[in-house]
Amino acid sequence: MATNRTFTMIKPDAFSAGNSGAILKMIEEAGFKIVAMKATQLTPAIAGKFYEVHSERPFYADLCAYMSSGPIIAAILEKDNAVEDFRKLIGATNPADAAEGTIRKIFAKSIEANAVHGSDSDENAAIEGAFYFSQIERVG
Ligand code: RTP
Ligand code: MG
Repeated sequence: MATNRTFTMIKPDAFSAGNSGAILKMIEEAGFKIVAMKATQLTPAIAGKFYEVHSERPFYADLCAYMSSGPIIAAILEKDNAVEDFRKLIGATNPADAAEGTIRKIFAKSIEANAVHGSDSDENAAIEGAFYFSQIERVG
């Protein structure tokens, strides 16, 4: 995957609240192109594998339970400087700390149920995109 891509998930809280369309609209209006997308529901084991990097963190078990609690949307996004610009668009992990106008400020319910995921590096964007999408399931 090119380094001008990032990976996102619309998390169960935002999906179940019916905010997926509004969030995708903000993403597109910010200049990101959707180059892969699907709705799915994770099992606890698959959520555990996706978030394995956090397995030593105190919130890991809760996070895996939460991320498998309902449907999500997974997507690969393309834009110049995608990883950094998308992290700016979503805002801080805790919505209480997120800047005005960011997706988490508008839609997140708590530090855990925080509406969206965004990759934290080009390397992780490629790994996370490949976790969900095969070559034929994405553009390019
Ligand atoms: P993400 O990976 O989902 O984009 O979020 P992030 O980089 O802003 O935050 P990260 O430190 O990678 O944490 C991953 C997700 O774990 C949940 N979390 N819960 N209860 C807690 O203190 C806590 N801290 C983090 C959040 O869902 C966070 O997005
Ligand atoms: Mg993270």
